[in-house]
Amino acid sequence: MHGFSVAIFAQMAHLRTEQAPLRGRDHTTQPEEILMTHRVLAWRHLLTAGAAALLLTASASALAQRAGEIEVTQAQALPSIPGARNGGGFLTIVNHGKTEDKIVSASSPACGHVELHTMRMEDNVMRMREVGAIPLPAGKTLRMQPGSGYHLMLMDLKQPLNVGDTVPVAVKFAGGATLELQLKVEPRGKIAADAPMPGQGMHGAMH
Ligand SMILES: [Cu+2]
Repeated sequence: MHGFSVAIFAQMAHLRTEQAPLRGRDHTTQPEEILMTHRVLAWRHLLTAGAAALLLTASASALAQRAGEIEVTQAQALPSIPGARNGGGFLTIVNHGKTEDKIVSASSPACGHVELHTMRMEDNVMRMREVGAIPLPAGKTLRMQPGSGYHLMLMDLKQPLNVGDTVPVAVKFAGGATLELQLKVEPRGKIAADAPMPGQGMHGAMH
C-alpha cells in the first residue's frame, strides 16, 4: 500500500488482529482479496462512510500517469513543516500534443482543498499567489520545483506529510482528462534533483 494509507493502517493494526480468522470463507479466495477485505473492514471501523469512500476511490484507481497527450513523469510532495496547515505538491508534466493544455484544478482527500499556486521572490520575500490555471504549452515539459514557479498547494492538511508518505491527488486538465496521481513525499533536494532544468535529460522520453 502507499504511505498515506499505510499511516492510517498502522494506527489500526490492532483492529485487524482482533478480527476473526477467515475460517469458513471460500478457500479459493486469493490472499490479495483477503487482505483487501481486511482493509475494507478496518476502514469501516475507523472512518465514516464518506471518508472511507474517498480513500477507497483514491487507492483503487489505477496509477494512470498518462491521459492522451498529457504525461506525468514526476509526482512529489514536500514533507510538511511541523505545525504548518498547508503542503506543497510538484509535478513534471510532458505535453506531447500539438495544442496547449492547462491544469485547471486539483483535489485530494488528504487536505481541505488544493490550490494552483505560483511563487516568486519579491524584495527578498517569497510570495505565493493563486492562479486560475497552470499552462502546459504544446510539445513542452513543465517541471514544478520547490522555491519558484508553479506548485500545487495542499490547503488544510488532514495530517502531517512525512517522507515516505503518499498523497492521492486528482488533477484535472482543460482538455478534459483527469489524472489520479499518487504524490510521493520526498525531501526537498530529491524533488529538485528529479526535476532537472531543460537540457539535462528527461529519462530518454524526449529523444
Ligand atoms: Cu503555495
